[in-house]
Amino acid sequence: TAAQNEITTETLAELADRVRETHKTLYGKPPEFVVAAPGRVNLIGEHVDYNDGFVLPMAIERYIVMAGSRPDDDNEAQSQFHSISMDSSCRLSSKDSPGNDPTAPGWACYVQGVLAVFEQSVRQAPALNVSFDSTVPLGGGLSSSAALEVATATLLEAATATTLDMREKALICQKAEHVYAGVPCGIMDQFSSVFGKAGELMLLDCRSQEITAVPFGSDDVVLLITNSNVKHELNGGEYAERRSQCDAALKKIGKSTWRDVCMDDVKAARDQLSEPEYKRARHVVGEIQRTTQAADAISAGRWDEVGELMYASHDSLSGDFEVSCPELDLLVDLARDIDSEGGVIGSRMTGGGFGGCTVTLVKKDSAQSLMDALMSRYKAETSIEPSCFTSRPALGAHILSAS
Ligand code: GAF
Repeated sequence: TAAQNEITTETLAELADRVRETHKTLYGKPPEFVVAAPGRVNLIGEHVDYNDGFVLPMAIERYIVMAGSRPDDDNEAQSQFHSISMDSSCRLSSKDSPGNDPTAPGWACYVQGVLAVFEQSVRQAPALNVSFDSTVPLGGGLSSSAALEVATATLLEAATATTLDMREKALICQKAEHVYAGVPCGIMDQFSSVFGKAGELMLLDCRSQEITAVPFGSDDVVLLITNSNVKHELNGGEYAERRSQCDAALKKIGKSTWRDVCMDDVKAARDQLSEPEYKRARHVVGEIQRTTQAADAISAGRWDEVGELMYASHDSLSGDFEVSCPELDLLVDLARDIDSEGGVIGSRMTGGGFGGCTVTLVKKDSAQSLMDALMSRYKAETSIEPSCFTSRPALGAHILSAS
């Protein structure tokens, strides 16, 4: 289950071994291709990837591993996908229309979308028997869907002996999510899962799609991910609504990109903007600025400043962008409160919002005591069991050995 996933200590190597073994049992022969794609956490720069902004994510040490083999029957036209932890299967072909089969498992649209977009824009893929499993918490705002898309694209690369341009690969996955899952997401999640590098945050300019590495390997600072265990779902309409409010605000402000908008422009346009549009605009302009500032501050080791920017980002997402929820606010408030006792650098919600996770930076020596305090106080106030883990920046999608 998702809850078991969150507290797992299973490493990528162990997960891959388990998937290889299960594949053999399921399909009667060992896999020919095995690939991995990670989830991500975003340190700062939220809801600005679809607004030409900057984001500062990293891939996390939580992966989806996918294994594939060709069916014995050469005439088989459909691929079979099986989720090990959810014990659900689906037969798919790139010819299926989006959302065609209402009985298909919830994850099928991501896989099928990538299959279809890959075949439209790259080449025909052979029919495959596929099994997969994951240590990325599901629906936790850590990009379990992007990890599934990127794993599928990587498996198709392996099975067709193709090496895609990394940008093209991320964009294929983003398109699959737009068309087949109906979520008009930005590029952050797919770029993080494709481009992740050990020891580095990536400052991604979502306008030019350029990445600047921001080393984050300090032994003194630990990144903590706390799952509120309140479910996060992006296709509920709120995400698309935020996107169109931003587009409408930009138009009324009279600029073609948010990168040319400053806070004075937002204030000057206040009378033309509805109250929600005004608040969304204030968030976007402030958040783009905070993100580049945070990247500079991390590079210079100015941790107090990084912490202030994280709290300001959270307050803006909660008050102006209205994508937080009481449980995420509580986790950040608890971190802020514990902060006074020392050790906590900063904390904020991460990802799309409406549930999911917070990201907290903490001095290494205080990490364990913070985790304990955060978890017990959250549980006491909400009766929900949270889960907490640390991650270093991890390597993006890659092909593993088949045996
Ligand atoms: C989700 C989306 F998929 C991303 O593109 C991004 O907009 C994020 O929400 C918010 O920053 O993860």
